[in-house]
Amino acid sequence: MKVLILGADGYLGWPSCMHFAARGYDVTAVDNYYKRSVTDGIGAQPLLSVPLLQQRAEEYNRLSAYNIQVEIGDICDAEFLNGLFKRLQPDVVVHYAEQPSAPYSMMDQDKAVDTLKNNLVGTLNLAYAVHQYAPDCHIIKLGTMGEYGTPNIDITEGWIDIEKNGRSDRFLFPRQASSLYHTTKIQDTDLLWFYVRTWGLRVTDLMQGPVYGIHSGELDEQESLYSGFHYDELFGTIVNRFVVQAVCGYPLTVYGSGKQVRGYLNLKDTLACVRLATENPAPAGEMRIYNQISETFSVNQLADMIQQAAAEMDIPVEIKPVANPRVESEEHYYNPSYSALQDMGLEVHHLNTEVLQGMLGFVQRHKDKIDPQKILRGISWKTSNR
Ligand code: USQ
Repeated sequence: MKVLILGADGYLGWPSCMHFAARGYDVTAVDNYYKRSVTDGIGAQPLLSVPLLQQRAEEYNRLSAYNIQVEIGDICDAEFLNGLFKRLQPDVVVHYAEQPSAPYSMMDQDKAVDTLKNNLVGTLNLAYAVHQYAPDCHIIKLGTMGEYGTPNIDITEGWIDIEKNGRSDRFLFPRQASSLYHTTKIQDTDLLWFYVRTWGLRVTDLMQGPVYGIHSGELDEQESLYSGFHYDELFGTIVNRFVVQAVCGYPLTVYGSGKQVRGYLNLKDTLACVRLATENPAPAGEMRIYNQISETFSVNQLADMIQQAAAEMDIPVEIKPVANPRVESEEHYYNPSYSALQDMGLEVHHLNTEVLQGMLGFVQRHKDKIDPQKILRGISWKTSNR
């Protein structure tokens, strides 16, 4: 099977390329280095410097028995994307090529426009490229659990049946995000749903929670093949951030009451979920939606787990709540369903002391590279301006 990975230079994109290649897929990795230019521009580089995608692919092809092809280009450029689909005729496309940071999208108006354009034009071009040049291609788009927000009812996997005045119908589960980034994810879901109905595209939307981890399970002994590990306020997700904060003695920045609950998953689970979605393609004219999380935690639970895991390694960790820079519910009901991917065969990697200590040990070896200035810059949802 030919698989195109869009956003292949990113935290999830690159290990996905290795994961698919190692399982016999014909992988083409696509990226335009958008995230590198954004993170370089705002001083949010990852803990270890990451070789370019071409260099990583060359290294991987040399060390493994497999082959990853690389194409550098922007999916917001329709000519580039159409050309790729015409030439490669992929069976599956995995779409990670979006601006993924909620705080970045809330920094100012220019960043909001950048996020909106990048995420929606890229997704629109993808729908067109598939429709015109590879109509049977299965689109797997990374969505986010944040699309649902924190409603006061149980969250289903994507759809909800509503009955009104004796009649019933099925709709997308109500969405209400709490950042501009998350709102663009609602909009790209809606875009694809429109083209599923109109053109009969086949789409799977994976509603993912915050991902953590360093190891992907592919050539884990090669640090040069690791994903970019961000720990800054903009591009670092909470578990990765807290592990770095623990190692460098920066008190864990619990936002507000710390009672916010989210669904989390290990990087390895992301790769398995995306592959399971590939192996169980949506039929033409159908949009499947799965909630891609492995377990739920509050921010306080995460902070406590990291503090305890670190204590066993003689790393003292302070937990210090800070005023929440975001506008989000801090005390809320949260009960999402997430059984579909497990029913397909996902074997969950739980977040536990061993996993956290593995991460702490890795970061400790690179402690000299941590820049504490990156940890809290004070990007506020309320003071976004131009
Ligand atoms: N948080 C803290 N302290 C911190 C950082 C975060 O308390 O220092 C809290 C946030 O307020 C939030 C929770 O931790 O309640 C998760 O925040 P996060 O920064 O780990 O994740 P988020 O901004 O929601 O976004 C990340 C990814 C995004 C993905 C999303 C899945 O960056 O691409 O879509 O996780 S979800 O959160 O389920 O929408």
